[in-house]
Amino acid sequence: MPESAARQGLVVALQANYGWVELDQSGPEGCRRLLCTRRTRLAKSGQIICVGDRVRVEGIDWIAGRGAVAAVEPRSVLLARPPVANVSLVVVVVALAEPALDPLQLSRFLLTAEATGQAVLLVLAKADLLPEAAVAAWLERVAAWGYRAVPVSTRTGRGLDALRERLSRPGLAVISGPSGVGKSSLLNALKPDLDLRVASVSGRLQRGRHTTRHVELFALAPGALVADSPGFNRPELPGDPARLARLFPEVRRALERAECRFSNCLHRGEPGCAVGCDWERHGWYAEWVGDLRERAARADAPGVSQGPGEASLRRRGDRLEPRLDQQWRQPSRRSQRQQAWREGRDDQDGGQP
Ligand SMILES: Nc1nc2c(ncn2[C@@H]2O[C@H](COP(=O)(O)OP(=O)(O)OP(=O)(O)O)[C@@H](O)[C@H]2O)c(=O)[nH]1
Ligand SMILES: [Mg+2]
Ligand SMILES: [Zn+2]
Repeated sequence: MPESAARQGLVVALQANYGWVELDQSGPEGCRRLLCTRRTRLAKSGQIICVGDRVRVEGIDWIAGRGAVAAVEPRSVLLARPPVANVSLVVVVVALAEPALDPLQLSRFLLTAEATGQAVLLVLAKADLLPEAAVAAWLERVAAWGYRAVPVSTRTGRGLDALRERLSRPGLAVISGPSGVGKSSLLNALKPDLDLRVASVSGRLQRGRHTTRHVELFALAPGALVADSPGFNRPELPGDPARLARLFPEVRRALERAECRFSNCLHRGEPGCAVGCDWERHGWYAEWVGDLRERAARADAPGVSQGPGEASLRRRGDRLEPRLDQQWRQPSRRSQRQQAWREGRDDQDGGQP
């Protein structure tokens, strides 16, 4: 097998035991994308690989377009779910209708996004399904939470230019939200040649059908990557009660203006609290912070901060890694060939690169 030196690249998709890595520089014959396993050494160390990770690929077979991930560069940021590394923008997408917008669910998505410490953009999709007054009421409501949301519709084209402009800036954006809200439809509208699979919502509650199955990165403009992701319905709350408050823009805004009397104030009506209780989401915040404190008190190691999204992350040494259903392993050559063949077919069927 003709092999060559190691190359650096970016993990753009993961499927069960394999990942697609886009190399920084093309190899012979312009080969840019490699189907990669991961080195046994890496697998044994328990190192998880996420879409968005920068990796070193070794053992490249340019003819077969294969390689093996040998090392993962330290990641700057990690979104817990969907697991995506090195994100610079989290785009939370919810539908204004079909499925109906649930403000509690939306808040959970926003908290997960805020826990990355990166920019958060809220998109209200399917704006064509509600009367304008109802759309305006939602915009006003989330504005009070601290979000200038973008109403969009793939049917009327509303908001698409604004969204395209924002997503064409350099960086890595991830689209996250419940199933069936129109995440993949939005990306198709922004870039029709993506041709991502979409499916209608179903049932009385007009729920999504979990059409998108894997996280995958696409380039909307040079240097501007965006990840589509599988929808899910109930994001876990970030785990640390002491850090929960600052994931609410309302709290951050209040604390910019004044300080609470006690530095460990939990903003639940304590004397001298600068945040106060006079904001719409305060009731949810107070309930969640109570839940998290109870959970922390029950935990084996009290005081050990578990960081954001504890249920979907696990701690390895001093780093957090997402729990994934399936991890990469190094299969036999025969099953590798079979799998590669299947992957190739899946790609054609799914119409995705
Ligand atoms: N009325 C209306 N329907 C839309 C709009 N955008 C998407 N849809 C419909 O919503 C349904 C779900 O769209 P998808 O793009 O598959 O949703 P998704 O968020 O990617 O769902 P998952 O992949 O399951 O997470 C499809 O039937 C789309 O045609 C919109 O702007 N208006
Ligand atoms: Mg989808
Ligand atoms: Zn306070």
